[in-house]
Amino acid sequence: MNLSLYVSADVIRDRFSRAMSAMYQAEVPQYETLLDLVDQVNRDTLAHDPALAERLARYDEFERLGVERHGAIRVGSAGEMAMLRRLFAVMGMFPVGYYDLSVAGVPVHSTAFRPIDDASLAHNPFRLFTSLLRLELVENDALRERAAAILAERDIFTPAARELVERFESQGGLTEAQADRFVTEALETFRWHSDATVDLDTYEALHAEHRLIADVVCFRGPHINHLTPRTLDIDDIQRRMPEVGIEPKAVIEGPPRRDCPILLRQTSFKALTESIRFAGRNQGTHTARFGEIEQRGVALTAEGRALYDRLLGQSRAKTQGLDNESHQRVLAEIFAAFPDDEGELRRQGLAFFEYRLTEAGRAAGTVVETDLETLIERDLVEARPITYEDFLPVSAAGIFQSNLGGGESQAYTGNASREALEEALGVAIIDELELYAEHERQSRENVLAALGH
Ligand code: OOG
Ligand code: NI
Repeated sequence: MNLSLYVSADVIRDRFSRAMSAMYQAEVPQYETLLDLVDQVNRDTLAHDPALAERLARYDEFERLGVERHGAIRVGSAGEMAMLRRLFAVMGMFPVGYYDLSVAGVPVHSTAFRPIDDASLAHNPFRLFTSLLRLELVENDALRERAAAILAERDIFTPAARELVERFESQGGLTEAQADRFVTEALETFRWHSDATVDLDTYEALHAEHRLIADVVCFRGPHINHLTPRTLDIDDIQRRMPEVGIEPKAVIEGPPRRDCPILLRQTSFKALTESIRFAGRNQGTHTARFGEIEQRGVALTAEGRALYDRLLGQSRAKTQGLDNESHQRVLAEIFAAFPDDEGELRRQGLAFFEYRLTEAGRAAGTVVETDLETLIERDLVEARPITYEDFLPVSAAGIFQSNLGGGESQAYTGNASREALEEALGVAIIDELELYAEHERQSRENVLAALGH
């Protein structure tokens, strides 16, 4: 088999993510404004912090910064989820992580389709947070059955997209022409439709049960509901959004600002209210699409994550109702208990690191010492924080809520079912902690092997 006949999954994902961004910029002009702001803030940050610029370049993160984004969609049935899984596989994106949003009163559970190996992440880390509606959590029988019947009628994929996925699976790749066609056809699934498939009464009945149910059920497809560029200074973005006419959500989600950023910080702007034509020619509106910004830090181990969750839990009662400035101040006080030094994070086993030989290490040949901390002290080995590539359920809940309106509802809580989502996908969900741990372990082995062990 001549592999070079086929376009690599990384290249297809890169083309797709650019096409998606272009489509969303055309559909939602505020997103374009946001991208300009992020670009400006990233350039200002790098200009003021040459050490950060140098570090990004050294860590191969420079290239990906400009193309980096995630998006989100919500689908209605197991069949749609299974087909999406196959479609994303063409682009080297696999389901990683299980997120139960029922705890936030949203009747969905989710995974993120994303690249998993280092080279692919460095090429373009595009990820899609994908939620599956859980109609089984809706208690009203008539409404649940109505929604299921409507969903059963639609096909969110074009015939050509289906055919190209099958072609990919049978021949093991796509040729240049097929890959181009694939990007165009796959994009159709994520397009906005200003006409609903149902009448206004049906929309309102579903909306009254939960806004998200109406969003998933009433349209021809799972329109992309936001795209999220990566910034190097989210506090600056939050401050500057009003200057470009964008109103940010009240507070930045996630951990506070730190010297060693951890996990993920996110903020967004409110969803737009858009005009919709319903079946029977009634006019109405629907609110779904928004913009979001994220700043990423180091991935935490299970211990680090437990500490994060505990501190976040402690902060909850104390930050309730605060504006962003006070919220961040209180968070920072509480997170003083979370070591903010790379060496400490490593020695206490709170975060994941990738080990590499330094120049001195490469020149050293065989070295007797096997203790990594000693090797780091002797400047033979360096440890780089591994970037967190995933999502945070509490933050996601905050993003959902700020865009769905209304506060928390307990109606659907306590219903995590990873098995049900895996069954819908038709494959096991990859455990994100295992990916980071494996990455760290592999780098440790490589370093020790290079030093003669
Ligand atoms: C997804 C919200 C979650 C994030 O970045 O945490 C999310 C949605 O609203 O569909 O995108
Ligand atoms: Ni998001």
